[in-house]
Amino acid sequence: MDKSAILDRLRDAIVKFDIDEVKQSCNEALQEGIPAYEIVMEGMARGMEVVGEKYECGDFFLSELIMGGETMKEGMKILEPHLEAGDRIRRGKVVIGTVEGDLHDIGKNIAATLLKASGFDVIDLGADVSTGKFLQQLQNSKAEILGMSALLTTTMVKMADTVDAIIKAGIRDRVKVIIGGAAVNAAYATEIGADAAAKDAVDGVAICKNWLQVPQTH
Ligand code: B1M
Repeated sequence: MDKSAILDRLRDAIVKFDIDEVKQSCNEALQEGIPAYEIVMEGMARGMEVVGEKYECGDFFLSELIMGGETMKEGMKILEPHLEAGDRIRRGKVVIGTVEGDLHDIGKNIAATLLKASGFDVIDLGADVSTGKFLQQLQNSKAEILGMSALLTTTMVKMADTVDAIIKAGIRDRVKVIIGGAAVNAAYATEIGADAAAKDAVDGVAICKNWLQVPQTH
């Protein structure tokens, strides 16, 4: 079976909440040599997009959103070890979390996994993280990067609160801020004074790598 057919099958399996099919397609895609991050982005994440669209137009309800999330998590269990087998250069520390009031953690988890795989020390605070908790971790850990995720238009404003808090705490000049999640974009990053918005997890890792470049060793 060719690459796009496997990834399409995986997308459809997410939309059908067919966990067995998701596991089988993930394993098959790995056997075919498709990189794990591509299986996530081009297979499962596309399935979640369809689930979201169906919810929006009333074909799916909250229970289906939950089932979509759970189905994707089963696939991630298979793919995560392959995502984590990245390079071993130590690049720096990232504090990451989903903002207060927001429970969506699938995309944030993918970003955290890819960052780890790229050599970052990742302090993952989970979901529903308050501004105070972000600030405390940044102060304690001396992390160079803060990554915040928001999927809801009602919670993205918390990102602005957190940027303001790190300015007030006097640590803004040593912390780069990157935001991600379906609710945000580059214009919003500019508006709230963040340094960048990631289009997806791969883009996010590229931006962070660019900020904390390490000399190449041969
Ligand atoms: Co919710 N939900 N949800 N949901 N949900 C959305 C976001 C929604 C767009 C669906 C829709 O209406 N079409 C909509 C938001 C509308 C809006 O605000 N404009 C919505 C809603 C309304 C809600 C509830 C309010 C529903 C309700 O209760 N009535 C509720 C809110 C709960 C809460 O958070 N307080 C709710 C609940 C849920 C579930 C719990 C059922 C479940 C989440 C399960 C979980 O995460 N553990 C869920 C799901 C699954 C979705 C959809 C279907 C899928 C989200 C997802 O996982 N996508 C979503 C529709 C959609 O987005 N298409 C939807 C896949 C994931 C890989 O993508 O998260 O964008 P994403 O992450 C990407 C990038 O954005 C980026 O990298 C990732 C990988 O490429 N990225 C980063 C993300 N964070 C980053 C951080 C970085 C870097 C990159 O830092 C370095």
